[in-house]
Formats: sequence, structure tokens, C-alpha cells
Amino acid sequence: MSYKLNKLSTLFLGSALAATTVFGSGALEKVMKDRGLTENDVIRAAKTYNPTGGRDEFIVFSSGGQSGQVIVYGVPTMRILKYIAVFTPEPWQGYGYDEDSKKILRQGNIRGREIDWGDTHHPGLSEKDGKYDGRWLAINDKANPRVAIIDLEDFETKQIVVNPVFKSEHGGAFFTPNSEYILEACQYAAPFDNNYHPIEEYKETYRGGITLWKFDHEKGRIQEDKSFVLELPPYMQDLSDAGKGVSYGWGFTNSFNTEMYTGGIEVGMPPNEAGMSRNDTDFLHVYNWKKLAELAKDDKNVKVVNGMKIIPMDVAVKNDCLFLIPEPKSPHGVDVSPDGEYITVCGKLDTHASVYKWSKIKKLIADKKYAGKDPYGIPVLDMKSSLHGQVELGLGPLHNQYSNVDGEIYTSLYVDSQIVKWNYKTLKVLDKENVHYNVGHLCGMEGKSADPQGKYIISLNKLAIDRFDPVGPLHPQNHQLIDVSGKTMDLLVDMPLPLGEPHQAVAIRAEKLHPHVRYKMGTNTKTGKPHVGKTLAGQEKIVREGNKVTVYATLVRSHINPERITVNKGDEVTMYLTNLERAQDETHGFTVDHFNIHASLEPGETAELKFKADIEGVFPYYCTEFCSALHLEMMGYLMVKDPNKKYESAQKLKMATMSPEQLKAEYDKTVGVNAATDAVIQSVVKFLKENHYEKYDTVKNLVTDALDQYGKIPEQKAKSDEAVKAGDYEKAILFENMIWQYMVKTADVGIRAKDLLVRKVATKQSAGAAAGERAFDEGGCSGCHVVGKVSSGPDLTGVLQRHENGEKWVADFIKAPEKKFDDPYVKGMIDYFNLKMPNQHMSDEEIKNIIEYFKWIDENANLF
Ligand code: K7E
Ligand code: CUA
Repeated sequence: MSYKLNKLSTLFLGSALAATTVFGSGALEKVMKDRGLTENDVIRAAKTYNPTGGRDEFIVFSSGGQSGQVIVYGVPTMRILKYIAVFTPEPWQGYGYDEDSKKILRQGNIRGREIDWGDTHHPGLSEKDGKYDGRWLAINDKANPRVAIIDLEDFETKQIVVNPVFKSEHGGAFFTPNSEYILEACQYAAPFDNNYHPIEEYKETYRGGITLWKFDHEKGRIQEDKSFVLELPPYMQDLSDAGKGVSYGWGFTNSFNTEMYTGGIEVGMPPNEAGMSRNDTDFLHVYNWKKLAELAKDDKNVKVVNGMKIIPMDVAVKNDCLFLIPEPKSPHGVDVSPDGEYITVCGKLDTHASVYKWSKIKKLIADKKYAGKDPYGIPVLDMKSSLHGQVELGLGPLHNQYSNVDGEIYTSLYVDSQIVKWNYKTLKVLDKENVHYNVGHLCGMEGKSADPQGKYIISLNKLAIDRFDPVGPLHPQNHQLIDVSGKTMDLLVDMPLPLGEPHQAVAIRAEKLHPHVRYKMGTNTKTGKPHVGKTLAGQEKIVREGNKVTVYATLVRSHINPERITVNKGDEVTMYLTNLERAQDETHGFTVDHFNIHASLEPGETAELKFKADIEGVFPYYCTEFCSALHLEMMGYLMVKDPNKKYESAQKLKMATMSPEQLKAEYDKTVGVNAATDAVIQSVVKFLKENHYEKYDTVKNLVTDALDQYGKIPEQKAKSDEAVKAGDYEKAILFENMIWQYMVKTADVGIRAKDLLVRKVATKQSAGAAAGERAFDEGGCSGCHVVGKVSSGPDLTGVLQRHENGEKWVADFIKAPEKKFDDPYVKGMIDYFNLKMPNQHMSDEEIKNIIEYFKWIDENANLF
């Protein structure tokens, strides 16, 4: 066992690392023993672990179920990266609390009513040639038939459209292969109009359907006026998939309750579940969306209900656009293979998966070989003649995802709690993996596109039961990551998701996403256009017109301008806020206490907040993101006066003030500090220029940010000088302080840029030197020694040259510093720094590497 462990630890950590890690040899065995981990556990952990700063290979967009949001996480680490607010207000992002995002949220009003939640089920990624292009994400709301569009440049919701004729929907949002349309299928049939129709007239007046939302791929918006609905019988349509490759132009949608049963427990009828699953088969709907789209352009072919174009069933039938094929009862997923030839349907109540073959269906349609017609006159194709075959998979097959290996497919088994790998061409079962528990959807890496990537499958389980620490009767959901790169599947790790039931997830290669880090200054992020309230530095103002007060404000580390706003009780206040930052991740938040408003302002963003100042009082406002060392100071006051009230002024407190001489002395001192700080900045700037920082993009971005801060200094200096001229040293000191603030910010970013540049231009570190640096940092040496600078200990640049036989001298000293405390040189150092170098108990290997690191420092001494 111990031999095996050693072999494993070398394998796992790499020989170089194993020898130099801060954890000594044997540490891995100890952790395994203490935590009761097996060798397989450790390998699984290693497969899903990213060292700090590491990135994921795939990004997953999961529906957030009843939260009405989208969850974003990385694979293989299963780390949650974001919740995208879609149908539900989300305070952190200001979604639903600022005016611009409210406009998006309110696009989702239904019949004039505000709806503040959604039941998200199926996220869909935009496609080009059936492959994910990383531009747009669509997601549906089952409860209130709506579809939303999310821009993957900033991961924000840009549009919500309401289906004006459906009263419920489930099978959305599925893109066609070139993102021409988004398919949204109805679920619970209901009348298309908004009137009352008795349930006894279900077959006559209730309808199902498919909405084809026209999508403008360039702009990333649904075009409602160019969209249409294909009317369908009141069978309850379920999931859909668009044909691709050979079946391009066609759509496939499942259904249940083709019995058209309408229940009635209260009147003595058997419940819905009995009547709706009575027949052995339901219908797969097959329709030619391409041709239907052409038909919809002619008013003759459509009727309009609630402003939406509807193609009636008979028009679709007459034009050979709509067919039905029996499928095993109460199916769930319908999934088209990457080449478009095979269509796999799983019936929840049938143990089989049914694989239909497009070429067979196409021929039956071309030959007009129908097995019959349904009650609405829609041609029905023979099931057997359309099938490639059926495979027995197990209990409760639901959904499918494709593998990168031709013919291979993965199916979730809800009842058996398993993932099955099988071949839809040879119809053979290949492998099964147990999951915990009751899997719904499963998510492959680009597993429903024309180009599946293989590697992993995620099992989206409905129940967690005993998998996590109990947190009350409501358990988290559980996403389990499965390695499918080998011959057999291997379950790697569990991820609890505590947000809502995530039905479906889609994964895309991370490198296909290119989100930006900042907006053009003054952007309305919801429209992408310049905001009407865009305010640049120096343009801040408060405008009053009658009882309407408009504030044009800016935010930049670490102040909000203006800092005082006084209004009358009853005033309507509009605040335009612009974040003037350019630096990556320098978001500011904004709220005024008591007014239920909040904005999140990403660099360059302008947002609008509106409220009625209907209560008297003093209300602090502040930045809600911890953005800088002076974040707490980033605040101001809203003062609401009652114009009908007389206010008595308070007796002024007498406080000691500084004498003119004292003020002058403080001013001189402040100016002196600033000059010294500026000298440091200039030396950094000189270094950056000499080493051609502009050649390295990441460094250049930092320098741009630094100079951005530095550029604000002259204006403050002018104000300071003006105050000095006027003899107001008090004010001048404050402006000088402001200059110091900008200098600190400049230096902060500048030094980060310098450190980065050093790494770019320095000679390459040997493995030993790199390990030595790690040991130096993690072993505690860097607590007292700063390379290139005397701090709590001496500068170590050139340390190997300071002594006869320097390498040995330094090595001995690290090994046992106390042995040299009487050495006159060391004695002198101890006196000077008033500190004795502690024994850090470094191993010989670590010491050897630290010496390598010192050599590397000396090679690059000019950089430090
Ligand atoms: Cu199976 Cu809405 Cu796709 Cu739930 S759905 S699992
Ligand atoms: Cu801005 Cu805190």
C-alpha cells in the first residue's frame, strides 16, 4: 500500500513538485488517511481541482428553475461563477431595482400584470451550422409563457418576450441550426384567445402549438412581428429539437395526453394522470418550419390572435408541412443526432428508447404513405416504418446527449437513477453509471450541437436525500459530474445547487466565450447605446424643474459626486449614475437608504434610479461594493426637507481650530509627502517605459488604468493652488489629500504592472528556482524580505555575493540561523533590524531551490 501511495504521490504531484512542496513527503498519505480517502478519490479530486487562478475548460449554463434565473458554472471544477438575473429581480446586479433593468423585467408583463418570477427550464445557445457560437443564450419560463435573451458579451438579460397566445409552455428555447428561429412549444393546451371557454369544449376551442420566434442573430433580439405560431391539436406538446444536417428545415416536438383527457376528480372522474396516459402511444409532431416561415409571410395563410400570426392546422396540412408519428406514451426528450439522421425519443413510462430515422420519415412523406389521420386531419405516419429501432434501456428514460464518438449517446433514467451509454446505430447498451438520485436532464459538453465534445456528462438530479449536510426539509439540488472519457463512466464529484430546480443545462467550450471587461463610458447596458444620463467627470450637476429633481452623478474610487443632495419632501428624484472607472472589476454599487433602490455599476456603465422623496429626513447614500481602501468613505447625504415646516438652526458648538501657522505646516507636510510619492511613481514609470510595457497587453491595460488615475491630479492641483492663493490652507490641504489618493491608486496599479512586467522580461526561471520562490513565499521568508528593497529584513538581491563561499554560507544560515547569531556580520544585522532570523525548518531540497531562486534574482537584479 505504501509503495502504491508513493507511486501515486509522484504521479499526482509531479516529481519536481513532490520534492519541493510545502507539504513534506508523506503528506499526501497523511491527508488520505485522516480524511479516509481512497486512491480513486484522490484521482477524482485531482481531475476536478484547479490550482488557484486556474480556469475551467467548459462553461455551463443551467436553468435556475423556480428562481427565474440562469446559473453559470465551470467544468470540471463545478464552481459557480454567476447567477444571471432573468425573470426575477436580483439585488446584487441591481436587476429590477434600477430603471433600465426594470424596463427589461417589465417587458415580461402579461396582460398588464407585473410578474416577478419565472420557472426556467431550457437554456439554449445560439448556433451557426448547428454548432454553438457563444453569442446568445435563450431561456424559457414554463409558468408564464415567456422567452428571454441573454447577451454573452456581458451575461445580462437584454430582452423578454411574452407569448401572446399560449397560457403555458415547456419546450423552449431551442435554436434552429443557424439561429434563424427559436422554437417554443406549448405545454398545457388552452384557448389562444383570452376568453373563457368551458372545459367541455376542450377539443374544439383549446389548442396546443409551436411558436417560431424569429431571431436577429446580429442584434441578438427576437423580432415579434416576424414570428408566428403553428396551431396544433390540444395534445400537450413537450420538448422540441430542430433538425440539422440532412433534416435541416424540419422541427420535432413530443406530446402527451393525445387522449385529450381533461380530468375532474371533483366530479367523480379519475384523475388526470390516469386518463392522460391511457393509450400506449402519443404523437411526435414533425413539421417543416422553413416552409411554414414562407407561408406565414402571406396574410392569406394566417389568422391573427392577440396580435400574433397563427398558421391554422389545415393550412399546414394542405401544404405538406405537418405530420404525426406515434411514439411510446408520455415521452419527454426528443433529440436529433449531430448529423440529423437519427431522432431519439424516450418515453418516461416505457423502458425503451425509440430511434427514428429521418431518411425513412422523409420517404414516407414524399410518397404520401400515410397510416391514417388524427381527428384534426393531420396525416399520421406508420411508427414501425419510421423507426430505425428500439432499445431496452431501463426504467424511466428521459433525456439524451450525444458523445464525440459516432453513434454514442447518453440517456438519463429517472426511475433507475442511472446514466446509460448506448449506441443508437447498433442499438447496443454499452455502460451504466449510478447517480444520486432520480436524474432529470443530463448535460454533455456541447452535447446537443452538431459537434459534441465528449469528456464529461453532468447528471442533473432531482433528489439529493443523503448527499449533503442536512439543511432542513428542503434539500439542495445535486449536479454530479461524470468522466466519460474512458470506456466506462466514472462519477467524479457532487455539486449542491441551492437556487431552484435546474431542469436543463447547456455547456460550451470556455474559449468560445469572449465577454468584455468594461463598457464604453456612459453606456446603457440594457440597450448597448449611450445612456441619456451619461455623465463625464466635470459634468456632474443637480437640475430642478418644478418638483422634478434630476441628479447627474459620477462614481470613481473613492467618491460619489455630488456628495450632498437636498430636495423637498414630495419631489420626484431621478438619479443618473455613471461609473467612470476603466479598471477591470472596479464595480461600484449605489443605494439611498430607505428607498428600495439599488444599482450595480460596472466600469463605464450608466444607470438610472428613480424614487419619490416622500418621507422627510436625512438619508445616507453609499457605494455598496467594497471597491477600495476608502470604500467606506464613498458616501453622501440625501436630505429631504418639508417645505411647509420651519426649521430652527442649532446652536453652533465651539471647537478649537488650528492656527494659520499650524495649517501652513500641515500643508507643507502634505505637499512633501506627495512629492515623495510622486518620485516613487516616476521611478516605476521610468522602469515601465524602459522595459517596453506597451508590448504586453495585460501590462498595458494596467498602465492605462494607472495613468487614468494619475491624469486626474492636475485638476486637483489647480484647485489646491487656487486655495493657497486665497489663503485658505484648510481647503488646500484637502485637495492635496485628494492628490495623494490619486497617487496611491496610481502607484497601486503601477506596481502591479511593474511586477507583471518583471515576469515578462526576466530570464526564464528553472524548475528549481520556481520551486524555490514558492518555498520562499509559503515558508514565511517573504514576511520579512522584499526583493529589491530593504524592509523588515535586508534586501536579498546579491545576497550570494556578500559572503565568501556565498551559496554554502546562505544555505547554512537558512538551515540553522541560530548557529550564526554570533557571527559579527549577522550580529550587526540583528542590531540594525532588531530582529533575529527565525529557523523556518526548511528541508535541504527547499534550501537548494531557494538558492536557485536567489541566483535567478541576481541574473535579473536590474529589474528589482
Ligand atoms: Cu425534463 Cu422541463 Cu426538460 Cu424538468 S424538463 S427534467
Ligand atoms: Cu465604490 Cu465602494
